[in-house]
Amino acid sequence: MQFVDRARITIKAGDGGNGCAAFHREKYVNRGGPSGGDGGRGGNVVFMAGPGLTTLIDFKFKRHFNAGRGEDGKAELSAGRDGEDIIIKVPVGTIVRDLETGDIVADMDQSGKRRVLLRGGRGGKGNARFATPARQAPRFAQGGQKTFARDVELELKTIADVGLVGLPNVGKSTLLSVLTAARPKIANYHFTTLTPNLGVAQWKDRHFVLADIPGLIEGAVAGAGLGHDFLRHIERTRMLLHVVDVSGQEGRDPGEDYATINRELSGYSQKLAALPQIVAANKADLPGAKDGMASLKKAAGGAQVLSVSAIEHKGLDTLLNATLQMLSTLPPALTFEEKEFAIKPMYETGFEVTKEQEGIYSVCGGDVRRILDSTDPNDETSMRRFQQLLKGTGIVRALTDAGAKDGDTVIMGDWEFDFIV
Ligand SMILES: Nc1nc2c(ncn2[C@@H]2O[C@H](COP(=O)(O)OP(=O)(O)OP(=O)(O)O)[C@@H](O)[C@H]2O)c(=O)[nH]1
Ligand SMILES: [Mg+2]
Repeated sequence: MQFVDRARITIKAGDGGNGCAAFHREKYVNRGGPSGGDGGRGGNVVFMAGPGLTTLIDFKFKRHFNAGRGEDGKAELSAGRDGEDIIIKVPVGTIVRDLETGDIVADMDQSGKRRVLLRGGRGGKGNARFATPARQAPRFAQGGQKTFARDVELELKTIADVGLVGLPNVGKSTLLSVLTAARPKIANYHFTTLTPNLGVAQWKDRHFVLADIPGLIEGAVAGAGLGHDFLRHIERTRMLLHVVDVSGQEGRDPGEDYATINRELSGYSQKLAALPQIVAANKADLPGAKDGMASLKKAAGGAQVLSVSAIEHKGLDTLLNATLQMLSTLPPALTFEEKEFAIKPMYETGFEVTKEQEGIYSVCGGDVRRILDSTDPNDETSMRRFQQLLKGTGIVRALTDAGAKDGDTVIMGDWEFDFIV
């Protein structure tokens, strides 16, 4: 299966349903009261961290996620149904970023976590709601609130307590397989591991999550090998098990190997370089391990270096003990502060008047959209309000300044009407 740890998708909460303008009808009742019901609320966009999911591959194929629209209100005071929520399931450890601001809007760091990211538009009120003693038969109903689509980036940052790092073929996956129930692929060549693997290590009554990533090589940060892309999966671990082939097979020097990996870690981020490490001097069963150990200890300075043989199951108890001991002194895994989505205004403000030709003017801009959207051309009250709004926003004034005279044509959106001062 292909491993995908980044994806861009578009999400949209449901629009609110429109309110209904209707009047009560009954035999022998000449003119019933207003009876239009409210529109339903639009559905929310909800993220959920699902157990068992390990990649973002699904989001390569499906990129648009829309919650349901609220149903329009109906006659006889019947309210429209709310739109259905859309639930987007992501692997634990997925971070959701608002592409417009770069803010992290959700960190799905725990299995079962739910987060409502976008709320549906409110439903419009039916005309029954607008009845007042002075206006008993309003023919105007409110439109449902429209919502915006948002582009977000999903990024999977595996959550584990301990990350395994080291050059290729040093035995990282073998260690994972002997410390946990995970069964990663193990082979005697470089880059056997192609995607991160997780396992849970148990020791007495305690446990921790261990993450194995592909091997790093010199220049990984500059793009060599596979390593760099996967470093993000150990970025939020609490500590590292730095695995070195202490036997110096393949003609290498364990002390140099150790320094190489640390250089790559600091090249990637200071955060990674600053993680506490325990050095697992693996393959201690092979000849050459003794010399290797001397070189490694020298390079490691004050770091704990533990001799292990993953294959012969030697030194594992000491390694587990030391790891749990270190974990007990460390803060919990890094989580991200979740910011709210910046709420965009529905309409920009402002307008612009253009003289198209003699006697014809057009007005466009956010103010125009806002006014048109709230106007019902079939309703007298609404149209009176429309005229007031044109004055209030200064549109009438601007038209006069541009030279418009009584009886000229004014175009706004797809409306066209006579200019009457
Ligand atoms: N002699 C000996 N061989 C080992 C030991 N641990 C692992 N090996 C062998 O080393 C080879 C590489 O092991 P892996 O666990 O696949 O190494 P890796 O670090 O995960 O390698 P990549 O995934 O390619 O980075 C395999 O042939 C293992 O059997 C050990 O303690 N002693
Ligand atoms: Mg491996």
